Amino acid sequence: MPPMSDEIDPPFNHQDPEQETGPQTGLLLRPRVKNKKPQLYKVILLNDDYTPMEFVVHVLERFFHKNRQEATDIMLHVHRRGVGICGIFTHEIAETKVAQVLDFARQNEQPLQCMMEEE
Ligand code: TYC
Repeated sequence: MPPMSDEIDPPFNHQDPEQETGPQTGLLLRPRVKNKKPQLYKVILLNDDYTPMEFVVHVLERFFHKNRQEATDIMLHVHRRGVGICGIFTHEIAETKVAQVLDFARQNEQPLQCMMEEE
């Protein structure tokens, strides 16, 4: 038996009429199932000397759904160490989060920087 791999089709299930025919079109086509793991991206906040701590905590609550304690811990980590991870997402979601943070920072005239990085 070859080891299970993302590249190999899952076992064909003859008992599942959806798998036998796909949507009920009458065509006997074996479906090609998409099962590759997506590349993930860390969304990272960068420290600066000007953005208020409370603003960073608010960003983490608003865009990364952190509670007050989690948001405070991440903010303090970034403040002390220079960078910190807000979350890990697929490419499209990470891109959206970065854009949301940068837009919100600009709208509020804060220099807060945010970027994404391959996991
Ligand atoms: N260093 C900032 C201050 O002392 C706080 C801060 C934390 C700024 C995290 C940005 O990503 C950041 N007000």
